[in-house]
Amino acid sequence: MKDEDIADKVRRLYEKLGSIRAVGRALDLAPSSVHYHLNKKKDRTLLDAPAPKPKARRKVDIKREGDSAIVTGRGIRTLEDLLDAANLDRSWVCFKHHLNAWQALAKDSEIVQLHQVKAYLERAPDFFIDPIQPLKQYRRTPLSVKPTNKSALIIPDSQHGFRRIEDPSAENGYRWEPLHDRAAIDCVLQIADMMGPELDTIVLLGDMLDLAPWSTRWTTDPSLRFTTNYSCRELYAGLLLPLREICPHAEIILLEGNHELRINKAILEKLDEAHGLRSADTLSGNEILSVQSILALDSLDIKYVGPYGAAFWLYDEIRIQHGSKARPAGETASAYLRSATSSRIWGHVHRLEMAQKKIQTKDGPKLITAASPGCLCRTDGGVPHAGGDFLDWQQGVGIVYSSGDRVSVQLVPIEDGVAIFNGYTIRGDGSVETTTRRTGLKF
Ligand SMILES: [Mn+2]
Repeated sequence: MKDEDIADKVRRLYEKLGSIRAVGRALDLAPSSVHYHLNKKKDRTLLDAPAPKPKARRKVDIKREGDSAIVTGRGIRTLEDLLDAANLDRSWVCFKHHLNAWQALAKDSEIVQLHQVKAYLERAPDFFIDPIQPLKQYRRTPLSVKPTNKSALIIPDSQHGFRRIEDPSAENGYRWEPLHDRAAIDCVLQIADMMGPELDTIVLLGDMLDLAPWSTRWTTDPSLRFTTNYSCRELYAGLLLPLREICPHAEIILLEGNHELRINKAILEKLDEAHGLRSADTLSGNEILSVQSILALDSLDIKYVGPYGAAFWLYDEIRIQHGSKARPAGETASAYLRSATSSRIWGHVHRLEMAQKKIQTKDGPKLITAASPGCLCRTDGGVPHAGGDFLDWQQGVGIVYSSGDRVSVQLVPIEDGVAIFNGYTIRGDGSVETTTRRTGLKF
């Protein structure tokens, strides 16, 4: 082809594309050659013309590799616009993005503002996206006639949570392995049922959610990620909701433990603007990203007592807290008794202990009790924990009776999904079928 012909072609294309680089790409010429041909034609009007402005040229580039993708958008200013332009389905979740803006000198010596947004996405699994059906709203209905004796159920750390273990033979390609012990939890529901309408107070001691993926202190094993919805749903539908149905009259308290605190800590450390965020219609009510909200505690008329460390006084006698002491077997109770001026019950340590002490008061000697009902999580090492591979943890549940001016604390041990209560042997149902029926989730 003659030089003249090339110059014509370059010129025509330049009029169309308005970019030296684009013309170069189309004709397989270096940008300098394109420039040369345009100049050679002596058609300065083209090069000097202010016309081909780098108008809102938007270019989106998507690089996908398996379940992750990097999307780059030129001429795009916001993440929202980029995701719009990329038109990916909603299973893609952005976990990191960069906004770039810089200025460049255009051909007409004008300064143009350029923008680029780069987003890193990963594909969230179906269970993370599929809407979960709403459940009923409950209101506690206080008993019109009060029984003479009062009784309370004290439910310790269940550490509700999951590992998703890759398993090609499983229906969705992975198995859901609970951190909580379903059979032990079912024992507690059966005991609540047996206690009948005299059961007026239920105290959940905290660490009812493990929230491992929210920890800002420990690294999260990948198998623990994307499990929060399922964990909350199973705690809600597998323990809290049945408790409310069994005990429509009871006051139900959930104390904040150090594991529930992880949500607030993560927010303050990683996204402090989300702290205290509330629905705009009232600007009151629960914070959106709080345990009260994600467990829908209001819908079950369950009272959340926080922050971590806050106490609930049972029958004006017993100070109940999640606890922070952890000593070897049998020694946490003695550590609490050393300084105690009232009876105390705590969780946190995952050991079943009870001890008593007499203290001096102005009215004479007084017997006080220190007790920890153990835990309701797995004790075989399934729960992420610090320390060695042998765990000295025990399961159980606490019961407090109040009669006249007497209070009696009792502990019921649970082992391998079996408890003995009031002379009855209770076998917990920890089956996947029952859990699916209660929660509406597939495992
Ligand atoms: Mn704890």
